[in-house]
Amino acid sequence: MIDRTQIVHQNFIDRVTHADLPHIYSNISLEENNLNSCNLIELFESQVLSRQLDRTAKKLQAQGEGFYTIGSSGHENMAAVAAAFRLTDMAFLHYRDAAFQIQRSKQLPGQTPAWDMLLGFTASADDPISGGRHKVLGSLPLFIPPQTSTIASHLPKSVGTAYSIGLAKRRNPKHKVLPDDSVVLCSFGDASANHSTALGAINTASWTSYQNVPMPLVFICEDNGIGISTRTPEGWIEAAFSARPGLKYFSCNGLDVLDTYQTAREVARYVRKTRKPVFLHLRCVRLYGHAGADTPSAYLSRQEIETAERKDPLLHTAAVLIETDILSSTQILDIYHETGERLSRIAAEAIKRPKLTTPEQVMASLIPPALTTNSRIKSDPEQRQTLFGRDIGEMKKPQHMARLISWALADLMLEHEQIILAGEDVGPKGGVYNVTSKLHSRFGANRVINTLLDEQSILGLAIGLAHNGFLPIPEIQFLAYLHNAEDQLRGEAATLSFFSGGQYTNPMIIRIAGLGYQKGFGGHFHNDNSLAVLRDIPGLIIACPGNGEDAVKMLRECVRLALEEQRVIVFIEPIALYMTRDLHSSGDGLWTFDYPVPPNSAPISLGEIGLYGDGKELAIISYANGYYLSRQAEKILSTKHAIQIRLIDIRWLAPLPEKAILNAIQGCENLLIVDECRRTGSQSEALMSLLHDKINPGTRLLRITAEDSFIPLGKAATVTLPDRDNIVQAALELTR
Ligand SMILES: Cc1ncc(C[n+]2csc(CCOP(=O)(O)OP(=O)(O)O)c2C)c(N)n1
Repeated sequence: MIDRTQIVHQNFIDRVTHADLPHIYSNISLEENNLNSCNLIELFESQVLSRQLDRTAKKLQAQGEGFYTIGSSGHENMAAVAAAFRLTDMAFLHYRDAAFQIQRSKQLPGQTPAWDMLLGFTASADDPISGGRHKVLGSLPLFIPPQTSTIASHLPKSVGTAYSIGLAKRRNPKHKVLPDDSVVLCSFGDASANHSTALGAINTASWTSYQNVPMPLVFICEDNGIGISTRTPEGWIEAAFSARPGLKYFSCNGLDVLDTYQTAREVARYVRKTRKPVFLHLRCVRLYGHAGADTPSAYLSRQEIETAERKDPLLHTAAVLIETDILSSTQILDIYHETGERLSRIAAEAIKRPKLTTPEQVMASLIPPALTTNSRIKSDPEQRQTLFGRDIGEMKKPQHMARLISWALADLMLEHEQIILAGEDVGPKGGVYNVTSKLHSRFGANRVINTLLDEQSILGLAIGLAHNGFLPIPEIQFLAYLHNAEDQLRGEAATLSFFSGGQYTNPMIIRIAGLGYQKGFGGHFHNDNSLAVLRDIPGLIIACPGNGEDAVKMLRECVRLALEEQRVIVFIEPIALYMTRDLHSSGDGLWTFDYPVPPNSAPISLGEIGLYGDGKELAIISYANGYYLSRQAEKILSTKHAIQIRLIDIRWLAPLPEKAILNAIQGCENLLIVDECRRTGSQSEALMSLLHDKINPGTRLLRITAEDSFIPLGKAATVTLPDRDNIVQAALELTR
């Protein structure tokens, strides 16, 4: 097999040696570009280091010491983009942007990019960004958060981060991380630009800017004309992105260091001044294959491969250096060779550095480090009185869950200025179920953000806000609509701490209205009863209250967990219980609760379960609607059948409060799990296996769950779900 890395390497040497250099595209002088010879040499050195890192990575892979090679060759002019921006302009980078990171590292003394990146290539536990968990670009001091391999998934959070800068400027909170005049950079490939995630994010940036809301964001499309083997149609990127409302289009020849630098400077000036988003189209080439074992000759003609190789941007920079008499061809080759040799020496050391060897080491950053912050704050009673007004009187009467959550949100927002609510219709309308009612008028549009209709953008906004020190509480209107944005939670928010060794975190509480049993308004999409996609996300906390009082106390604990322990939390609100007032009979009011007024009421801690009764004959383990129905069943079982029951509301679905559950069932002869979610993938599976392993022989165990079905409309809406009567029936079967 022909080694194109070697060919590109040899071409560079031969063409510099024989002065066979490309025509210089840009006719701007260095002075016009505000560059001096040192700057240009520095850029060239960054480019060479990036190129030689690709070569070293290949060698390491051949030795079995390097992993996951995806190169930057052909994209080295991202160094010129880095040079045009500030250190504190947070950058969400394409995986080919080693040159950007190397160049940016020159803005901060004491950086060692070659050593750092080689530790990443060799998956060493010493890798300063991911600690050996992935080959990612990224650095805390360089304001480069690491990105996942999922293409385009970083665009929504770049939009969120850019939005957060304007928000922080308007509110000037103590916690802000990014300077008011900073901007955000977000780069990606031309194939990635077609991804619905990218298009959604670009649309959100345009939509925001169209309304003159600050969006200081530079999308950089590194157009090398191909995505793995699929070509981007000629002219497509310009045709698709040059005329979007609110988004200014710039383009540059990404082979040419001067043109790239000049355009990037123009972009920087524009975006910093206008606070409007830009689409920078940087045309470049991809040298070698896509990554690793990809062989471009399988899908490109030899002529196409050689044409790309002839456009090598390093040759262009060499041409500028020689033509401007800054360096001779010998000096250029010296830099090139010396860099390669230096990297070989560094790589030889890097491979000796420790690797991750135990599950504990790998998992150490799944959960972010706890902070020393004490998040308990007492709000000013007078301010609270003014904020709540007449509601203070209402607080003396028991209320349903929707109202209690709404008050809890208001109290939490009063206590913690960093909390921002965001979601579809959460503003003046107060959400579909009035849970955010009055919050917009009480706290204003800067704290209760009515977003556009795009769940990926909502979660991206949350991640971006968290990058700038806010505590976002985004809302997903219905559980079924989480799924088209799932990756923003599963692949992005939940993995950030893991892939950054706990250095970058994005604490948040995602409120999701969900589960079944709604009367009157229904169908599957408003009664989604599966939490399976959340249950297996490492490190994620899932809270699911079964009544309004618990909801308030658990929400407060979630805010503490986010502020003090930087956790990502999903808070599932059972829609059918939002307005429920009665338990056994109409008008009994037994499912309304007093508002636990802060600061005197204690929160419900993570892992603390709810217990009702202390019977020994039967324990029912449930949550949410299942718990509510079990309470109804309990009355029938105890009064009509004299069965002594205890009821357990597990409240926290992940991590499962195993110890507390096992303690609570001690001494019980029969166990019944009531799970309103679909049998497959439901919580009951985890409970069954826990109990199967841990209970005494002889203890009888049964579960009832929803059928593996979607939920239909009308009267049939509950026929696939557990109900009071089949709980009673199952309990009788178990105990008789
Ligand atoms: C969502 C998603 N789908 C598929 C992939 C697999 N994949 C990785 S890179 C890539 C092509 C990206 O091409 P482009 O955006 O043009 O960037 P380039 O690699 O050319 O720089 C694909 C399909 C992925 N990483 N993420």
